[in-house]
Amino acid sequence: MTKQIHLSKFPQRFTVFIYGFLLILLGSCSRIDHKQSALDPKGLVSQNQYDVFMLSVWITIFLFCAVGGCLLFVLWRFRAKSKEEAMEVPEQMHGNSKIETTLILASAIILVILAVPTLQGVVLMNRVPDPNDQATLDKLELDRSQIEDAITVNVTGKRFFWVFEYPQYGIVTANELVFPASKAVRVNLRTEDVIHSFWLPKLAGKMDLMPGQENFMWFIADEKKIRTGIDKDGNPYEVDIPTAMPSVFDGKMRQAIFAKQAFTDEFEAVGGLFYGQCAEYCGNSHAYMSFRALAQTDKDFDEWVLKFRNAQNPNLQPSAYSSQNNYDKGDVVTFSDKKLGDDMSRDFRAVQAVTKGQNPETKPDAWEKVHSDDFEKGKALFSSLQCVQCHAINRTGLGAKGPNLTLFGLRTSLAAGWMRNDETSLDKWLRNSNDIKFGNLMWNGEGIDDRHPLRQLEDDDEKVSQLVTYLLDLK
Ligand code: HEC
Ligand SMILES: [Cu+2]
Repeated sequence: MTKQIHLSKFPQRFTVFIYGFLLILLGSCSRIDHKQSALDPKGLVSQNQYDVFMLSVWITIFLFCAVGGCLLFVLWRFRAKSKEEAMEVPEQMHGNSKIETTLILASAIILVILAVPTLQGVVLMNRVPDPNDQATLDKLELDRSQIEDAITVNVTGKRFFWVFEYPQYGIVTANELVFPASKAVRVNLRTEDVIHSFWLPKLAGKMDLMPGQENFMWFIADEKKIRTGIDKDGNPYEVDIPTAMPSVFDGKMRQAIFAKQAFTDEFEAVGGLFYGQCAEYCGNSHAYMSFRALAQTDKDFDEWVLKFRNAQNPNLQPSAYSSQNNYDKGDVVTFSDKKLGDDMSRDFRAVQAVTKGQNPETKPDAWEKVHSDDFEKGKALFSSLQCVQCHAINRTGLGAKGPNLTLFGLRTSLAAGWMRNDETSLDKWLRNSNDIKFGNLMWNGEGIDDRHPLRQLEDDDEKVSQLVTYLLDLK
């Protein structure tokens, strides 16, 4: 009796299993235009790689059908039609040299068809075209200026974030590569620790960063594709520039991204926002070692560069007030402010021309506070809690252990592209970054243990909130 029940249940369970399995498989399917999809190229180099890939896909589909078709045909055509026939031993023969030669030739031809565009792609990927080679530029539909005015970004991979240095401008940032959409971008890849891999699927493909070796890749975005939207009926339409490529320098990009859906669901990415990822296992936080590339119009890119250059220019940092100097309207000085606390100073801006000796204490009307009290307190904490050990703000700080935080308030993401850079996530990050990004080298860095002030912020609402205000107001 029991046995029967078992037997009849078996197929039912099997069906459930199959459906469950299919459901899981379906769940792993994703949209072709997913944020990290190589099947949705938006640049010349990635388009080339996509084309080579599709060529090999079509060739394999053809081979699959041809070989599978022959097999099916033979199985059907030469099937045994009766019991007697099935007992017969068919005529034994040894190959067919004509068919074999044809097959070898056909395979060779297919390999050549694959090899030529592949090698062309390798050449394309490894070298920015020569601006004097008009024929190549024509073939790639590039303008000479797009190559001549190329920008260079030195990328350094570190566990578990990215340093982006712009040697032409003398500026350094982290985790967000801002670039002009109309220009080629040369990417020099280095690592300071283990092997990483720079993968920017929609623009550039993938390249390893190897210790002791400099690798290279380049990319150029396709502005037309960035500016093409697809409406509900699947028809393409042109998106205006402020929507397709919101400006980074004034925070519009950040607003546009934050206005979209939940962080993990940013499928409808803002056109100029591209997602990248470390694609070579480099340690426990590897999966969270992502980055972003933000395309900009030439004008917005220049504004961003200017803002960064000014912020990281040592000659433009406010100096301490001196009673020997006259100051012009707009000049900024640092001057002590007892209201903030003992030994605290803050930035004051002259609201009018100021003559010698008129300091913010003796002539308060002539000066205004540049930042809020919380900003100034946060700034002081940034030094006293030893954040400066590892982070540079308003200087390039190449070689620093942590990401450069200059103009951090303009950044869209936190912890190497892993979270949205807003008050809530930053608050969590500062309280306990290990909870958010396990194994990260802020919490677990060399010489960091429970006595380090950064590990004592968990329950310190006031300090955390002042640090958050300071960091997000850097813009
Ligand atoms: C031991 C060096 C070290 C110290 C000290 C340190 N940090 Fe960090 N910090 C890092 C590293 C490394 C990262 C990158 C973590 C990651 O994403 O893997 C980081 C990341 C960050 C980020 C996110 C940056 C980004 O680009 O997303 C912020 C914000 C930050 N730290 C703030 C602080 C503050 C505030 C302090 C002081 C309380 C501090 N850090 C102290 C090393 C340090
Ligand atoms: Cu990695």
